[in-house]
Amino acid sequence: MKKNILVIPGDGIGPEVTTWGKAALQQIAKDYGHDFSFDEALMGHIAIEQTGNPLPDETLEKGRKSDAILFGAVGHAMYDNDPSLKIRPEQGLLKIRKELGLYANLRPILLFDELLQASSIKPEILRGTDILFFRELTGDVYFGEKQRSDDRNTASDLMIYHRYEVERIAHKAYKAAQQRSKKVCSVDKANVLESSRLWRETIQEIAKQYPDVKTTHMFIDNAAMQLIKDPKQFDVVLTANLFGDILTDEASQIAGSMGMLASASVGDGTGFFEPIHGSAHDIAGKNLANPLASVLSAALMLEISFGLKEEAQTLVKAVDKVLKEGYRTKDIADKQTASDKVLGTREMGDLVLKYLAK
Ligand code: GGG
Repeated sequence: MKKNILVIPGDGIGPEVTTWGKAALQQIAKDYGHDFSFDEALMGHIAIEQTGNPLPDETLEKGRKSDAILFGAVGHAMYDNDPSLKIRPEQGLLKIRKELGLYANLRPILLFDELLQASSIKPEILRGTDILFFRELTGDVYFGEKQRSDDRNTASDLMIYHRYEVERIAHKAYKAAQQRSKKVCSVDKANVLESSRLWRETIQEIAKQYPDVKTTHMFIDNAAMQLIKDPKQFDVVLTANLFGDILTDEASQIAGSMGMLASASVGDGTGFFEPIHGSAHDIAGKNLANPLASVLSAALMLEISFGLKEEAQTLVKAVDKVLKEGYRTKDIADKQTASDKVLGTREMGDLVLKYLAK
């Protein structure tokens, strides 16, 4: 199979981790006889530094022409420390999602048995958890109108949803649920928010088209609590942009670390694959980042964009094998387990490739 893949490493630990997502794809191409070619483009703080624009036109053009995009992360401490800065790295990420019509962000909470002990949640609560989050990605407060009063003392972000935006992601979530355990839990705040009432109303309508799927509705505050108390109750979770962002960071603690969760953003065109973690500038360049979420993002690309299920599984199995043998990056090391072999980013990436090579 011949595919053009655009790599957007971004900022902070982005370049370190995407190196290994890309290397995994190269190894798969070699082992299975595929022809994957790679191009690279700028986004985020690095793009602002070099071009003044967090999403240069060239990146967008390359993105549109590619068959899939492997992305790292965007962000930089200087913007967090100075909220008045007008041009920000995250604008690049939001714009590419909008421009490429990437409205559905799939975030599987893939649990590797070996990491159960490392979690701060009891293993018996976690064991058997398998959740697929659908986070809406191109609406909500992220894209609603933003305002600041002249005296700078009042600010607002409009939380806005259109029915079609809820419908299109709902169809994706229900179709996925039909292939899984036929359950969708829609998460909103319909007791308070009008946009959530539209959300719930729309889901109730769409649900009628999928009578084989059981639909439940949960308020976001309750969902946040239930996720830790009894994560096994969930299968497909469907929610809005902001709620999904927060809930999946919480869910990363079920999987052991933010460094373990991959995501796929899909919609109208080119698929976009990235770890859910951000740029983590505090550990950037220190060989401390966990490359496994990027490797697992590459696996999602193989399966979702290219339909290469066997190749995707080969990647997941290589990650599983590395973990089974006790290798860990710092974020997933169990402080109580002396047998953990703690590795840096490069060593972990190398090991995955070694276990991958036929
Ligand atoms: N790889 C994910 C990433 O870079 N996240 C940084 C970020 O600012 N994301 C905005 C969002 O998805 O809510």
